[in-house]
Amino acid sequence: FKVSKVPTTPFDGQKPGTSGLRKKVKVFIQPHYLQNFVQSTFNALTPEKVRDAIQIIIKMSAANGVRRVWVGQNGLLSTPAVSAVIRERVGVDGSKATGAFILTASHNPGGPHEDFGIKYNMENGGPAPEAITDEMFENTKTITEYLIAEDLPNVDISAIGVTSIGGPEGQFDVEVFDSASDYVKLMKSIFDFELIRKLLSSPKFTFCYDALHGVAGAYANRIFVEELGAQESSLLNCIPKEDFGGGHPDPNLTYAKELVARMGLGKSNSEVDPPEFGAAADGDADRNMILGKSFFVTPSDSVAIIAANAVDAIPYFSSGLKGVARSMPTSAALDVVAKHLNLKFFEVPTGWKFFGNLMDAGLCSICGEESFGTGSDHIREKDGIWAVLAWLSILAYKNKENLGGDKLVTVEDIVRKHWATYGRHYYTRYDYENVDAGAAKDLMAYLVKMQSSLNEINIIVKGARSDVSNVVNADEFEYKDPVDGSVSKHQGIRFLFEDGSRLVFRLSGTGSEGATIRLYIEQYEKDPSKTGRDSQEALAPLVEVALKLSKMQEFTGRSAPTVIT
Ligand code: VG1
Ligand code: CO
Repeated sequence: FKVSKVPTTPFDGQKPGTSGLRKKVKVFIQPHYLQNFVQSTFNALTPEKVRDAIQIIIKMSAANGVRRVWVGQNGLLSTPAVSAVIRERVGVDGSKATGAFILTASHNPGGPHEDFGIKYNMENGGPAPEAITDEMFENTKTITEYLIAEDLPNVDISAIGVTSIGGPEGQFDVEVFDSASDYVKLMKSIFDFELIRKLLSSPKFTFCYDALHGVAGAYANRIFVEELGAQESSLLNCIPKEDFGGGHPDPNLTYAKELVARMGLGKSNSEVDPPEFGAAADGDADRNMILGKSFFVTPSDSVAIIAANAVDAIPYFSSGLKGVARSMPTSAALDVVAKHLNLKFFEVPTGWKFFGNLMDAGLCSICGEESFGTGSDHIREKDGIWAVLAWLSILAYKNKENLGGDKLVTVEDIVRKHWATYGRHYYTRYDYENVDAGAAKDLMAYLVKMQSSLNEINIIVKGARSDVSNVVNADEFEYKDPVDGSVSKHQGIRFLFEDGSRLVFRLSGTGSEGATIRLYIEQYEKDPSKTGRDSQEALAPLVEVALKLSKMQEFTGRSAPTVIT
């Protein structure tokens, strides 16, 4: 093939957010839009690392001097599987990947009128760090040409095999491989599949998994049905679809409606006997929601409970945990476990990229975010199916002696026992989606300005609710990476209360239009007699304070959030 240099001019706003670049499909299909971003990515990499979108990236890779490209069959790979493939896969010529493009807008709706996304992951399998994404963004502003092998024939990505083509600098290979095998192999090396299989075959145990028509479906059948013996009928929406069947592939109580109803958590509660365990994934299968029979496990509790049980229940961790970490807005449930077990603990900004450095340095084994992301150092992305296998492992371990018995230890039992031991962090997140970007900025600026006077803050707090404790600290979260010393500023506005409660305000970095304000609300309850309350009820006073403090309605014109998780 020949390398063509195609002249181009910059597009505004190609700044990667919390997890890559996300825009409406109609933005991405403008001529040169995708190419500019891909070229800017190649230009940000050091020379030695160097369906339509897939074919464009293959041709641009060839032209930019890449020697071999791996593509999952039919273009399907989950985000965690990509991370695993970068780390584990060895080509027939002994080569390994130095990075990957991942084409996904994650949990956002898809299809021609919805969203598309692209992100770049590095040699360690994790998202590009800020130093690289900043450089990519600079490149998008000054780009004048991109390189592409226009005469390279399209590669048939439905057939497994290697295609080799001669280029100016030697041979270029495209290898199409089975999307699931590397990932399945990795999961089998982490968990005790035999034990999980016994749990799933116990007549007392019932199971349900909803892929929301995302890519998790490509793994669910292989792992849950073929490997672990679950019934095929326990899989919901497990056929991957480009537009997610018109749904919103976000595994939470609002969008995973079918699963929520099946688990006995829906408004009508029509299910007679819901399954013992249910879970869902997002579009790219890095998120997870864990449910018990008529019971919701908050993601913040989930990571804490996994950490508390990992050494006993999961073979991969049997020699101990190196440390644990959570994102700043995630509840402090994990902190309490870390203290109890005397583990290293880290609090990082939102987004998975910050966990990778800790893991590469051997400081962190398990981490999670309140946004339904949970994972470990087996890869450098959050991992939806891993989280389900972790929970199944804990259930299998707790029921080991009792799988034939009358009553199994349930998800709810495990969570309630955890609260009784460690206390409970009541937690909720309010999202105000697609608000006017200027209004969102003004609200944030207003809060930052207010932070200069604790006195004034407390006057407003007490004016709203006299039963809420005092704010003792108010700041913007700033993170200094303990490994490379890099500093990330303005990572969320925090109000910390005397009794350990917290309010956090952030602007989303993954939206494709307008702005999304996220408000995170948390309250710690240590008294075991008070850990069983309804969480919206328990948090009502803090919510009231948060809305008054931020003048939410005044700034945004919204009297209620779009989504509550
Ligand atoms: C959101 C979540 C964050 C998560 C990110 C990517 O980011 O809050 O915790 O890491 O999405 O998840 P933001 O900036 O919109 O709050 V995914 O599954 O979209 O890769
Ligand atoms: Co995702």
